[in-house]
Amino acid sequence: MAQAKARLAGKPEAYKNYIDGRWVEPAGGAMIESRNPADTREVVGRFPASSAKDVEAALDAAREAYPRWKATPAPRRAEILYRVGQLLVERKEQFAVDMTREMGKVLKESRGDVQEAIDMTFYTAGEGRRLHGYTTPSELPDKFAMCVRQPVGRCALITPWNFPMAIPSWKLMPALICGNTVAIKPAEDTPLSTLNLVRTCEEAGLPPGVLNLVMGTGEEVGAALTAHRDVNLVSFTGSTQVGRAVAESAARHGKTCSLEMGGKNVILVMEDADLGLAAEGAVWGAFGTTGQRCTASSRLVVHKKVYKKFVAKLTERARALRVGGGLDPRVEVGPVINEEAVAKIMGYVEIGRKEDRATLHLGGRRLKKGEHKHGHFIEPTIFTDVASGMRIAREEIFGPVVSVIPCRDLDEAVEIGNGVEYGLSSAIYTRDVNRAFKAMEQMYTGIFYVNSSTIGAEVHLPFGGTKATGNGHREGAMVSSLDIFSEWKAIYVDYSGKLQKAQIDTASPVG
Ligand code: UN1
Repeated sequence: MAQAKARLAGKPEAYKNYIDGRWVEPAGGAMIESRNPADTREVVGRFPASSAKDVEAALDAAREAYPRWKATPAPRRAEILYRVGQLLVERKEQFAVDMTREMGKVLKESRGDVQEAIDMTFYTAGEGRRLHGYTTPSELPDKFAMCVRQPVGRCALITPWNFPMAIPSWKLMPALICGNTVAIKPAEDTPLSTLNLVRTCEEAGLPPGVLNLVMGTGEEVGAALTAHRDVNLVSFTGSTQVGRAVAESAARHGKTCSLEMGGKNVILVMEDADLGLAAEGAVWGAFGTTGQRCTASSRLVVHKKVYKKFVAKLTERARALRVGGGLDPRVEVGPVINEEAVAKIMGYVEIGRKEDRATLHLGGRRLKKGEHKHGHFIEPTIFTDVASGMRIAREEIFGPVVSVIPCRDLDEAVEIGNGVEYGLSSAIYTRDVNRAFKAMEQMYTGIFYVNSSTIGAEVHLPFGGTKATGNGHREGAMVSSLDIFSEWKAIYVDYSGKLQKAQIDTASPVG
């Protein structure tokens, strides 16, 4: 309490961009204030509202630094990443507190977010001694054929506010280990957590220019990055609408683009499920991080035989959730990110309310009294008897709102599950191994869980989705993320000492 008061009274710190190894003010001098979503009287800090000029400076630095970083042996690059990981471990608690103050998620989850960055950093550092290519026979004698990975060049990373350290790390670490240089733009709601990560990289000895931080809005900084001639790859996580605009701009400017966008994830609860377990998973998936995960369980498709029982268990658990400021250890559900989010989520509650069939079963109100007075708080909200075609069951709400949809059998559950434009994560609760495998095979999503919620993906498995969720890429796992941040080079070495003509001298043994 005393601490909170001190924070309210203190003068907010003015932070700077990090370009070419120096902390610099934005060229235009404009700043954006970031406020604590649990108590908007508290200013977390003032951050640069950068412009195209700052992006220009960042890319100049990234271009200059590129040849040396590329030539640095990958095991040496990895040593820096190991140091980053160690420093993150030491600072985990402070960084988690910073994150809760700027983003709102409860402290336990902020620790998890920092931990995900730690895991990703160590995991990627290990790749410094692999970055495997392969050899393969040539068609010709005395000729050697192989493939190696090369960096793509300069990467622009545009990251969201909901996982403000983990998601930057998913992009940054593979980009660095592959030998790319980087300009990163965090969401304007949560620049501090990304800044903490960048500062840690600086302290770990990352050379100047290899990583540049440009803070500001998508309209200014994001747009300048996706159009910049020196950017070779744009990696974006955020809404489908913005992602598609990023992709259009990237395509127009001839850049590779990796997208991670919306979700409308589903848990299928079968008649043979452990209903207590399913309800717990649903509560965690729907209301964890206040429903602000791409992977949030926003639809629960429940077999009609167990529908009533399941809804009762779900309601009992959801009703007991304590909503409040994330630094209070008793709180389980923090605020939503900002006023715009409140308006959007409450708009969907209204849409749901107006649907004839759906019932607003729990919650549905904005909390405005007492400890909630100065924050963006919304009650955990459950709609029941939702039909799969309704807007609340199809569109991404990104808040603590879940739709419960009845179904007849597994086939119908799968049909409903797949019947949205997104395809990030899905789950089934069942005790029947045949059902589990059938759903696993038939759910067209990038991630699938059995007897576990739709959230909680681990960094060393591919992360990403199908349909409107992505554009075919997967982050996290090296098997897939290296394909985003490096390109293959095929190499032929002819040691015959004479001219050998491929595709002319060779005859197929069967032809
Ligand atoms: C996101 O919401 O964009 O799988 C990322 C999870 C987390 C990551 C979520 N590990 O829920």
